Order: sequence, then C-alpha cells, then structure tokens
Amino acid sequence: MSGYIPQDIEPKWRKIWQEKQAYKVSENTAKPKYYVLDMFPYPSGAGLHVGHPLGYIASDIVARYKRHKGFNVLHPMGYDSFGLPAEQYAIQTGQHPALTTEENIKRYRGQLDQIGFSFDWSREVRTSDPSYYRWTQWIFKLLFNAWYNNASKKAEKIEILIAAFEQEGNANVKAVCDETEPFTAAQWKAFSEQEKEAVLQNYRLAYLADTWVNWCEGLGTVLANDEVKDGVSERGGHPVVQKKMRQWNMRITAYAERLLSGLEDVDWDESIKEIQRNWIGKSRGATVHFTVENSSDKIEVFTTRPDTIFGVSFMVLAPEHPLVNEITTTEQKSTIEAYVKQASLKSERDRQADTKTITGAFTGAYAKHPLNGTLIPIWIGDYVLASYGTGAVMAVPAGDQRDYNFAKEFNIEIPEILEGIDLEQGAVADKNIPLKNSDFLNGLKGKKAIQAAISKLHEIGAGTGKTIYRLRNAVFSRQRYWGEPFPVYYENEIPKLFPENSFAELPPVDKYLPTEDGEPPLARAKKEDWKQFYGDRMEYNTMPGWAGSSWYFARYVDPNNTERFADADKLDYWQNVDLYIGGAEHATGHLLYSRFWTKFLFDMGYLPYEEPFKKMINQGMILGRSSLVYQDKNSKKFVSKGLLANYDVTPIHVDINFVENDILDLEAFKAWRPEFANAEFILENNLYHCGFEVEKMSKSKFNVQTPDDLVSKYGADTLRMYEMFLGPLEQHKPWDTKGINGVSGFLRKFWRLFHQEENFKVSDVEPTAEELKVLHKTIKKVSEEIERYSFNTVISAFMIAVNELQDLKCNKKAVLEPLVVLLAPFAPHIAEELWSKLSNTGLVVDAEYPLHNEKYLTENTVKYPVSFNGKTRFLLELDKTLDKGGVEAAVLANDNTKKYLDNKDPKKIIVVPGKIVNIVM
Ligand code: ANZ
Repeated sequence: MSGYIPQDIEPKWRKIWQEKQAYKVSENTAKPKYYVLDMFPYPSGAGLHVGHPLGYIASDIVARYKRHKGFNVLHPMGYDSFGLPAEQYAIQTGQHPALTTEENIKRYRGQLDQIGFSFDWSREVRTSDPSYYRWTQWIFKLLFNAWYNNASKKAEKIEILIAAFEQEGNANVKAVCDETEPFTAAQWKAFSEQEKEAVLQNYRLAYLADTWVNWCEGLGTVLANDEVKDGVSERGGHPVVQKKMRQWNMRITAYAERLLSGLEDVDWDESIKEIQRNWIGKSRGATVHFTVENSSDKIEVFTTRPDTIFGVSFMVLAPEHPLVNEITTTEQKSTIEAYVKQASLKSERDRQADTKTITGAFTGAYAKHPLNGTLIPIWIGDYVLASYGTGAVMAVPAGDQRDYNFAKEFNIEIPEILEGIDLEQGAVADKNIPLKNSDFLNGLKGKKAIQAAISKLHEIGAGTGKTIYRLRNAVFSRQRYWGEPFPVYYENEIPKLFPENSFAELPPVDKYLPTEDGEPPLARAKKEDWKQFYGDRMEYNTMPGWAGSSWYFARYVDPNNTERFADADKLDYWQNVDLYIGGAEHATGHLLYSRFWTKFLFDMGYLPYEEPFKKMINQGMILGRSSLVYQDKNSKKFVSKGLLANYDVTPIHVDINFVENDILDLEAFKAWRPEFANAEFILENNLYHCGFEVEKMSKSKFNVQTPDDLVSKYGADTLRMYEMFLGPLEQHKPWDTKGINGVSGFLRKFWRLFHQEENFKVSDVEPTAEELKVLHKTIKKVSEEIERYSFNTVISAFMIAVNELQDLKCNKKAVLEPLVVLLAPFAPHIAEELWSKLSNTGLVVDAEYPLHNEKYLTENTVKYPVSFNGKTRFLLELDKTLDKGGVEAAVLANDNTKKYLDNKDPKKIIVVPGKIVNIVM
C-alpha cells in the first residue's frame, strides 16, 4: 500500500457514508438526544469561502463527538433561500429567482459535500420551497388569529377576545393593543364588519397599520431597523427616509418582558444578551397628561422622572405627533409646516445620533401644568421620536441635557429644582439629589420622590406609573417578489385569510419590478396567474427575510410532514437546539425574531419549549489577507515593498493566487490583466515583495480563499483541522495558509504510525505504561477541550501525542485504535480509512468514544534530585513505593553517586521520601 493520499481516501468514504446513509437519524427513545444546528446560509452566487465552513466544522465536530458518546444526534442543514440578490439578478436578467437559487444551492451543496460534514441531508429545508413556506404562512395565520392577554400573560386565540367583546365590550379586557376607544357589548354587536375588523386590528399579533417605516426608494422597499445603518440601506447604501405606509406588522412588543427574562435561561455570550437587552430597552417611569389650553386635547407624555415635574418649563412633541396640526396656531402654521417637512428627511437613527444640532419650532399653543396650573409653551422638535413612549415629552432642562440644550437654544426658562446644584454647566441627571421648589416633593429624592410624584398624579387623575420598552413592533411587509406571499386577500378592503389548508403560491410575473402605480411586483400577476384567487384582490406584499428563519429549527425535526408544520411527538423528542453556532451579527434580527415566534408557538401549544437555542456560540470572522503591489505614480513601474521610501506610489490589490509567501509571481501578474501585460518592476534581490492587508474577504479585494482549492490540494481533513487550528472559535482571525503544511504534515505522521515502509502494520503487543500514559492523557485532554468547545487546543494535543508515540516507536493497536476514534470528529476520512484497515467492520462514526483511566496518568516513579553538600548533581528515577532505607540503598548503589563521593564515606544521608536526597560528606 502507498502513503497517505487524501485525494483517494476522501471521495471513497464520502460515497460509502452516502450509500450507507450514515448520517440519517430518526427518533430513538433508547438514546438521549442532542440537537446541534448551524445558522443556515443564504445561497449566494459567490459560493462559499473559507470563512463560511468555520462554524460548520465546529458544529460537525461536536455532532460527531456526541454521537460517539452515545447520543442520538440531529445535525441538519438547509437554505435560507428567499432574498435580495436572487431578485436583483432576476431584475437584471429576467431569469426567475427560483432558477438562480437552485443553481446557487447546487454549488453550495457541492462545496459542502467536499468537506465531509455529517449533515442529515434527508432533512434539508429551503425557505423558498412552497412545501416549507406554506407552514410559514400557517404561522402567520395563527398570529393573525391571536392576541396577547396581559392577564394570562400569553397569546390566545382571537375567538376568546371576540367572545369577551360580545359579553362585555372591551372595558375589562387586559390586552397588548393599540389605542382603542372603549365600547360596550351592545356597541360591538352593532359594529359593521369593517368596524369590527378595524377594532380587531388593534389587538391581532399580526396586523395592518399605517406605520412609520424606513422607506428605501433605491431598493423600492421598506427596511427593518436592523437593515438600516447610518441613514442608508445596509445592502447597497441607498438613502432611507421615514414614510407612513399601510403595512403588516408583528406585535413583538407583547413579548418584550418575556424576551428579556428568557435571556436568563439561555447559555449565550453575555455580549449578545446585552445587545438584546438594550434593543428591548426597558424603562420604568410614568405617563402624565397635560391638557392643552383652550382645547379639549390632552397631551400624554412618558417620563422616567415624574419627580421633576415642577421643573417643566416647556413641552416638546415629535414633529409627526398627531396633535401637531390640531394645536398649531394660525400664526405659527407655516413655520411648523416647514419644520415638519425638514424633519421628515432625517431617519430616526440620525435624529438620535445627532445631539449637536438643536432644532425646533413653537406651535403657539400652551398646556396647563397638572399640579400648579402654570401655562407651558408647546414646541415640536426632532429630538423627540414619534415611535418612542408617547411621542411627547415634558421638558425639564434641569434634569435632561437635551431639554437643557433646547431651552438654551430657544431662550426658555430653566427652573431650579435641584438642591445645591448650579445649572450653569448643564443638566444634572442624578436621581439622588434632593428636590427644591417642588411643593410636596421638596427634600425628597430618588425612588421615594418618584413614588410620591406618581401617587399624587394618580390621585388627581393626571398620570400613572408605567413601564415602556424601546422595542418596536416589527414591520412585516416587503415590496418584493422573492419572498413568502401572504395567505391574505381583500374583500371590500377587509383583509381575510385563505381558508384552512390552503396557502398562497408565488404567481409568475412578467417583470420583478413594482408596477407603474408603485404597487409591489406581485400586483403584476393577473387573476389567473394565482393558483388560488379569492375576494377582490390578493395581498401584494411579501414577507421579510426573517420570516422563514424564525422557525426552521422546528421544521428540521420533521421536514417532510405535509399535514402539520412538525409532528408533536417528534418535537417532544428532539426539543430545542442544544448547541447553535452562527454569527453574532444577527443579535437584534433573527435571534430576536425566532425567540418571539418560539414563545408564541409555545403559548399556542405547538412547541414544547419557550427558547429555541439553549446554548449558542458565535464564531469569529475569518478575515482575508490581501496582497498589495505598489505602482509608482511617476514612472508607473511596480516597486517592491522594501523600496517604497523612495517613491510616491498607489497601492493596488492583486489576486492572492499570484503570491506565495508575499513574493509576486511576475508572469502570472502580467498575464492577469491587459493593462499589466507590459508591467515593469523595481525588484529587491530579483524578487517582488508584496505588501499585505488584513480585511474582510471579498471578491473586489481578490483575497477570497475558497475551500475547494484547499480541499483539492491538501484534502478535506487537513482543511477541517487547519480551520480549527487557526485559533479560538469565537475570535476574529486572519486567514493565512502558512500553517496548513504543518497540519497536513501532522496527518501524514499520524498515518505513518500505522505503517512501516508503506505497509500497514500494527502490533498486538501489550502497550507499555509510557505508551498508555500518552493515550490516556490525550483522551482526557481531547474530551475535556471538546466539552469546552476549545478546538484549537485539541489539535495541539493530537500533535503532541503523535510526536510522543513516534518517539516511542509505538505501533500498538491497543493505543492507536482508540486514537483513531478520538481523531474521527476532526478528520473523519483518514479515521475511517485507518479504522477499516484495523479490521473493523462497522464505521468509525459509530464507534464508542474511549474513556480515559486515571490509573495510567499517575506516575509510578519519582525523579529524586540527588545533592552533595546541598548542591544538586543529578536526577535519579526510583520506584515511588520505596521507603527511606530503600531510597538510601538505591542512591548508594548508583554509579553517579560513587563518582561524586570519590571514594569518601558520606557523613550523613538525608532522604525525604518522594522529594529529595542530600548526601553530606
Ligand atoms: C422628563 C425628564 C426629566 C426626563 C429628567 C428625563 C430626565 P429612557 O430612559 O430612554 O426611557 N423621552 C420620552 N419620550 C421620548 C421620545 N419619544 N423621544 C425622546 N425623548 C423621550 O428615557 C425616557 C426619558 O426620555 C423621558 O423622561 C423623557 O424625558 C424622554 F430629569 O421626562 B424625561
């Protein structure tokens, strides 16, 4: 037999695994279950680069390890296959996005298959497949037909709410809802169908509303908050403005408290939990009503500091506040209108981020202070956000810096309400300063003051304690083609659900663009294009990217079920994900939405757990290592890096495939592009040294390393181990192939332990204590480190073990065979090959994991330092069980001792058993 040739071994075993369906699992109550999941990818046209498999390799190691440990392991993979790039390609080329998606998936699958993952592909899901998205629609229907009962603290069916309305109107209903006028049972019954539906929309968990949305003209769609960065779209960088549109929304705010408290039950990185906590943004305080002078209108504000109420010297409404038009006086009308227009051009984010530019306008109206009756001017200003709290503030310049700045800018009074504080420098936010000029609150501070203020406001009917959340309801409509259609149609503009067991399939359209009237692409479909058509018209929006990914973990449990989203017994068996691996960038998107849907499906009795992902690890990004050449601006020659000091150069990215160890292949570079065909170089010692930069991998930087090239050159096992060897999983790290030869060399060495001059040869001789120690030390280390998800240190442990066994010239089966099992999760192909050569009939993936025995780890000998008159001369290894006399005798009999004694008689021999020997001469 020949040496280690991964190119022969690897495809062979992948074929066998496939033939034997080695990774197919089903429910098995005899075994404990373990569910390990990767965030499924969007199959983009660019294929995988080496950064993508990093998390998949880690999860695959855990999946295989747990399987060896006797678990029934669910380890599925699929595709989050609706999305923008396929749609944009469709717009450009007219090709249906389903075709592009199909092609991309093929490419991904090919790349993934090469790496030897233990995915159960029979469970593959694709969010864009009708057999999948019909269940996404089914969940939407459930949400539409549900409301959140604050009394039972869970979602319930809308029929229960309707029954309550029929019994006693809405007065006693405790629900998470939008503002709704009170009505009696009689009034409810008298409502028209339209009126009833309009009321219900205020309660439904999926509902239609005119919502302020991030409108992106460039992309022709609405974007979620987490898709907007610095006022532009995350994809494409197009400007985003605020616009009011009728949209589907998800009442995720109903779950704010549970989304917060549930974080205590999951084992996630603290930083991700903190991002979610901040995003949910719990604030305790009070709402206070101010009546508008000469009007029946009331302005409600939310404040975290009701205790500062005697320090209010003005009010500020968000420019979009519904009362702005109503209260503005004729004189101020044009000023206010101009300001409102100006403010609409800024996104909420920009308004929050920019604390320097202070703008606002006076409405001309006044409000009455609820406690002392003074008249307070009402302004509008863009630092007050329409969608937070009540969209209005009582401004207290003494305690809030934004109010302070506003007061200074517009020359408004700054009442002194804080004991011993000089307000020249700015506002003081500290709650623990006693109040003054504040009537019954004088001398009080902190929680006591806040409580006293709330009690008083409550007593006079002007306010009440309230907790609010920064979290907003999530806009759920997108004006796109390549997304889930809604199972919704309209009759007299009343939204209605498709009948049970039916769902909306994406109809063909002539173009993937909005219509001339600005309707979404689905409006292009004619009646007969829809497989099912109801009512006057269909819903034209589609669902956002996060719809399909909010529940896919549940579908893997039973992906081919046509009767139900997943079988209840299977859900019971597999439960939630034990280990989830994926990027940290989804903290406020996918990872929040999927928690929300899980809690909802739990409430409705469809899921047996409340948190989808028990433990999560967020893998770091693998950064590209770009190569740069430097072109002299004057001569246009390319200057080697060491000579740059003498030239004025432009750095240019060059394809990393032309560079090895930073040395440029000049001919390859010249052949790369016509403009470089006649390139001239200024070299160092006849070589061109390139510069480098560590940055995100991207096509435009020519620094993308695909796994394919490395697999064909080194084999998948080397790639797998090398990616793990790069460093701790969670860390960002640059891609650098320098060390890959070392890892490949390690696998060769491992292989050679089993071979003598190309022939497979292992011995059945009993191993020595030393050999057993290497084995058991390695078993212990490897299992402990895998349990800690510290994969890079496992690889080091393997390398040490192989070196030690090589030194011991160990080829004993009793040592090598367990090592093969240890290595199998990391390098499954070589492990299978050696396992079969060891005459095993089954697959190594099914082998039992070896256990270490402490017995072999404890030392049987002691290395005594032997000293003469206090000077240590040499080490003597002796049996641990020897007593004082035995040690003394052994020392005296030793040749080294004789040499140092030099024929003299020792005066005294001091033996501390297990520690030292000192000979006094
Ligand atoms: C009076 C006051 C006095 C306030 C004081 C603060 C300090 P958090 O902690 O973020 O919840 N506020 C309320 N609604 C707002 C909105 N829509 N846009 C901008 N600001 C708004 O902050 C709550 C505080 O932010 C509220 O308490 C209110 O100002 C302001 F010494 O009311 B405060």
